[in-house]
Amino acid sequence: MSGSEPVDADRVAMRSSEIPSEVDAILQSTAFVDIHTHLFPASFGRLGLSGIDELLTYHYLEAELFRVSDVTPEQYWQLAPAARAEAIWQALFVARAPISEAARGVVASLDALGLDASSASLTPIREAYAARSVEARIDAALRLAGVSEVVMTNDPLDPDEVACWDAHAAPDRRFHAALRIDRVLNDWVAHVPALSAQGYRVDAAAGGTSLAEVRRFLDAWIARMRPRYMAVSLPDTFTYPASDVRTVLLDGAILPACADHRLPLSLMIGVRRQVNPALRLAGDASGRADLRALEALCARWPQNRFLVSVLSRENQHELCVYARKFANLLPFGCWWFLNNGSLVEEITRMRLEMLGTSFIPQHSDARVLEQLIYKWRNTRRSVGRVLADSFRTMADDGRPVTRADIRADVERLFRGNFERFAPAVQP
Ligand code: FIX
Ligand code: ZN
Repeated sequence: MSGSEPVDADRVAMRSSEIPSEVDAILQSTAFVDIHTHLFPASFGRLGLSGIDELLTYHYLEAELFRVSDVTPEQYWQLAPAARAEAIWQALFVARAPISEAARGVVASLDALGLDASSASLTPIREAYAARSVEARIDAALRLAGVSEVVMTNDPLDPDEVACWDAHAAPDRRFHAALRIDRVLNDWVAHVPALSAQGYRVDAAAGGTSLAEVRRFLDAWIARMRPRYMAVSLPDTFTYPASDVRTVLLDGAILPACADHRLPLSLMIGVRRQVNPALRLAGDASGRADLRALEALCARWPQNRFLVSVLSRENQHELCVYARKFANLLPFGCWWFLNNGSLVEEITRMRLEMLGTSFIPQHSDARVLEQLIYKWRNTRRSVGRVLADSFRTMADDGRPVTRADIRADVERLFRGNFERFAPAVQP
């Protein structure tokens, strides 16, 4: 090189001491895709949750309330939503420091929105929220979270959701669909009437025309929703193949439909549903699953793609091992009870060591719009530490790190891997 060409700063080897701040800067300046949420655009009306009362009555915080308050679940459910929020605010934010992950998250979101998280009263916070339109809240939350697009959870057997699709709710290009099939796969018999009511000739044994009709049901909703993937949450007891209707439906309808439509199937495995029903949505727990089911699926359906998150900490290492065996398996997220800084760092480090950047580090699972802000602030903090340390170790071992390296890996982890594995279906 004659020395006259300009030096590309992005491709200059960095000093080890520069790496952490550069990783943070690139994480902050890169817009992420949030591949699993329970959020909705403004056109879906009351399905979209937002505001301080919804933030406080999040099932994560309800579980924490019952540990420190004399209020029993039975008494709590009798309260009006605003009173429930007040009880949680007083117990977890006023009477004690909001130090847990979920409580601190509310503080972080309020702080980012310029609201006083130290207020003893919820009134000023409620008034500030009331002044903002849903559209303005969505714009602010996505901007402050550094997220450009989210994937929803769309249940074609939820009457409220079906009503939005029937009303041709205006699409928002920032909100992608995911076709959620839990009711079909996990509670078939109970949902035969709902499928029949939509005009599908199915029966409790999934015999006769049932598989063809489930396929017609899937095709119809894929055409309507244009989902990025199909998804199901599965119990820790999930086995495959098994002599059960779930295997019949997977083999006879779900997996062929995913293959034909080139849609990944997202499997979220390890939920122990309703171990304490009195807590309602907060009553679920986690359990270690037998991931040989995943091994069988990836091996039997090599043309299908599986987007997988497992709920048990004890399943994380074997998920990485299976991902090394099957290129059609893409691990994602530190789901639910794993979405805590200590575990996000542990799991992300494990994945970087075993998979390089061929995984998706996180999703928010946000149910309330403003949760995006704290969940992604926490992810950037945790993943930033691990990513910087991994790059420094690589540099110490002899491979210099450039800004271009960091930028390419962050983009791959938080956008590119998903966009290649689950490309948007063109209309
Ligand atoms: O199945 C799911 O999508 C889970 O994420 C939810 O059921 C769960 O309640 C949740 O929101 C966890 O973060
Ligand atoms: Zn979820």
